[in-house]
Amino acid sequence: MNADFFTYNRNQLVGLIKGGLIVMTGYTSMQKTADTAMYFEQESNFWYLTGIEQPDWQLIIDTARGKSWLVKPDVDMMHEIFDGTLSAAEASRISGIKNIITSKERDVLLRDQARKHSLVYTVDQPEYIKRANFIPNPSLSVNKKYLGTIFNAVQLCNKELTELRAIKQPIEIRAISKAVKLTGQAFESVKSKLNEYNYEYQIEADFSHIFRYSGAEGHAYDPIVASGRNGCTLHYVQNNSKLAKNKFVLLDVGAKVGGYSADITRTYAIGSVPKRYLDIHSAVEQAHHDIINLIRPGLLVEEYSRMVDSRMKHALREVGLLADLSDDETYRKYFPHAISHGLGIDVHDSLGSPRVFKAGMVITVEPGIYISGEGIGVRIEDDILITEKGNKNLSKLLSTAV
Ligand SMILES: [Mn+2]
Repeated sequence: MNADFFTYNRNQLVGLIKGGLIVMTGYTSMQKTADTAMYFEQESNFWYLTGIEQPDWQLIIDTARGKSWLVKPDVDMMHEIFDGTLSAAEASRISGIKNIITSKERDVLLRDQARKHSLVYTVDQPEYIKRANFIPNPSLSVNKKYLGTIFNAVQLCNKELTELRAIKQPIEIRAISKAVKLTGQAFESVKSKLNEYNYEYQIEADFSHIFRYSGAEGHAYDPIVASGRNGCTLHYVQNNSKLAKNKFVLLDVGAKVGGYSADITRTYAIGSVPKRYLDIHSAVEQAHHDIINLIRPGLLVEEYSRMVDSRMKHALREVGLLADLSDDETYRKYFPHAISHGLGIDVHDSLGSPRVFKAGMVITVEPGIYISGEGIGVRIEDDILITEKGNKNLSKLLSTAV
């Protein structure tokens, strides 16, 4: 991604917000343990508008004048020696923003702007993140509070950013396709030597090696390598168990390339598995195929969900797990997660609860059947671009076979 891309994105946002000032911040660095920091990942909206990958930078856009500033964080000499620093020239080159100012200059600029604009736009954590059971990066709310001390009103532009990010530009589709291609190659490599592995972590290590050796940023999310019953734990990431013979291993892995994520799942057999296993796998595989065929622009999301429920209930009935198609409780027990989510900078990229599918959206399709009592967990997941005519399965080249 280059400065033209980030500049284009800022202009698009300015086009959606009619007048006023936008002030956004990157994430701040978080503690891992003692005096070491977590591996830093930038706030996705901030990255989308600037390309800056260092903590504590800020962005100011005067939408009326079409002028932007980047605020360089105050870094003391010790931090500069230990962590390095991003120079103003480099930040300009990455973002396409010429004006780089200090935080002191920012305070003066914003007080001056507050005389012209009573309203300022920023972003905050979306509501569903606030409800989740973890502590979000504090920088967005700190910034929002700070803006509240200067401006009469602080308004959010999360919705506008989500709307922009939901429709992928050709350059973004190329980045996602690269991530998908590399992930597919890694799956093929792992599958070709499946019988040589003894532990889940050995498979994880091969994925990590292939991603980093190829120059990818790494994993887009913590990889899931789940043998046997572990496949029924949806977010199993320990990857420490011995690989059980004559059972399934479920692999949910995606590379991050050029800032964009892949998200692919396959379920493979280690040794030879009983017919029951193959029947479950085949039920998921056929549902997966049929559900992808539903996806086209203009399809109501509500209609999609209704058709998915019906298709998945029939899959469960085929393998004797659901006698009554109206029994939602049993249905949800064996298929407890969503069928699709957006994919992009974030592995769960927000689509902003759209009413209909639109060309340019990239979503996953990931049906699964999880039978804890039998130690069988099967999921198959592909990455689908919605096109003008229908859809394109970006991960189609990777076989879904066991
Ligand atoms: Mn997924």
